[in-house]
Amino acid sequence: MGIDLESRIPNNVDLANDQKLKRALEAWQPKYLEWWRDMGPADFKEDRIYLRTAISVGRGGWANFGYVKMPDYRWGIFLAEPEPERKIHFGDPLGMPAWNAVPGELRNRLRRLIVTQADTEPASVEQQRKLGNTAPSMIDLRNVLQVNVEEGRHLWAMVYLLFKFFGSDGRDEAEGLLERRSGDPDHPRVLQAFNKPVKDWMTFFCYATFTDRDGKYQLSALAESGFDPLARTTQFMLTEEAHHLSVGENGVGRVVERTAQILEEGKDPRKVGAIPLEIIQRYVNEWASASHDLFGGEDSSNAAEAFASGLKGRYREGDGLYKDPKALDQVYATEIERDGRLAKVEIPLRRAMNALLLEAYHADCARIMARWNKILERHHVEARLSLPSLRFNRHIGIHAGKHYDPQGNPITGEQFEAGREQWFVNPSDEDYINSCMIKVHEQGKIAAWIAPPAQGVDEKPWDFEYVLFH
Ligand code: BYC
Repeated sequence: MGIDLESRIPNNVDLANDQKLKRALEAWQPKYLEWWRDMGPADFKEDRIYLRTAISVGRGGWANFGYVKMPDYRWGIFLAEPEPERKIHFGDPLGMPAWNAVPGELRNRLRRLIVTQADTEPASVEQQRKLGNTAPSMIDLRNVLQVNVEEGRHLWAMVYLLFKFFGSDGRDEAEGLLERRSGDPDHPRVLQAFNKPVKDWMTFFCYATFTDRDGKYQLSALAESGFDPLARTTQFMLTEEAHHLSVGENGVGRVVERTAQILEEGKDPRKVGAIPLEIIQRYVNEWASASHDLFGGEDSSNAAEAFASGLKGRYREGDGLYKDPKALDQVYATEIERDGRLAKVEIPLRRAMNALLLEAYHADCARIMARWNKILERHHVEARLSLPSLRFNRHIGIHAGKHYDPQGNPITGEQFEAGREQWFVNPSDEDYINSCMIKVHEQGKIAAWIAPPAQGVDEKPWDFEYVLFH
């Protein structure tokens, strides 16, 4: 079905023929807009931004670029096209027709998954709301605002599911999504990384690399779901998510590029306002490890149930990557600190679904790290960046409460405390980074701490006029 662009809420879910749902969503819309006004990007409301908006869900045809004032952005509900006669392809209901209604016994678990996913979307907008004011260039300003409007749309994607399939509980949850606030001690966002401040662009680029990438993996696992509306909505979200990830990876890459150029010239990055590699490494350590926690415990009965019941699959489950679509009678082997050494542990495979997803994610992050290190190599810089071990600095899961160095070797609590200053962003790093965060909004100009992007957006050059200021 095509997208109904004339509707107050653009959609391809035939809202026009579901008056009850349409009314419910139209009643939520002003509350969403109020939230966006209060908690969305802190400025730029009157400026026209070169944004892409979805106008069709077909391959290649969904991204339409043009100047839009953010409050006029058309947040809508778009599901990927249905696959005829789709069958559930993992877990206990293997081979059954995919569900188009929520099986009663799975209702609470499914709602919780949807609410957890949904909660991260407005949280990220709240975290990033002030970044525009210190954007290092016009294209970066445009990119963060693009990410923000699309995270807003991802909230719509989840809220649609809540209203359509969860009756009054769904309505209450949808209200709650606009009431919690990132970092609020009394009404925090659900997952911890979404309560951490994202105040500067080094943080933002690491966040978009590591935390948004958790989004990619979680959405991919939900895109396998036996609950077809969830699978279809997350499939479409993934098309938008790819841009967010590239903003992160290219952003850090451009910081590395600039620093590498300076080092190649034999200069001290600090002397010219670039970012020393050891500071970049500390931001990586901080955001990679915080994002590892987002996968939940490695040994999890929740994850086992979500898999067993056909709600949440493994990464690319549908591509036939796994021998046994039921994941029975197998174990996941890993290592954990015991008495100061690493000891082997085995977790029944179904209970290790979070660990499997985290491993797939980690391999992806390792590929990105290799690309950043290639930049250093190209500039004849010997130092390398590294990805912290999955055991390092964990607060959730089997390694929580234990101590490891960034390479994952067991250490004592005292050694961990002694390493803190070297491994984590410290107050003097923050002061230095803040001193670099000076807004550069003029067309064709860029801050000293970052190289320009190799490419612009929509085949435009990087120094195109992406923002028409009011
Ligand atoms: N922080 O069985 P466990 C994105 C809780 S990001 C706080 O080990 P489970 C995006 C857990 O709730 C993707 N609490 O883990 C990125 C449970 O509580 P109860 C978001 C946590 O449940 C950037 C207990 O600990 N999507 O899209 O299997 C920008 C034991 O949990 C945390 C999803 O997460 C934590 N980190 O897995 C914008 C997908 N971790 O039951 C967007 C949906 C666990 O004891 N969510 N807990 O009260 C899920 O699939 C699962 O909820 C999780 C957790 C993977 C998050």
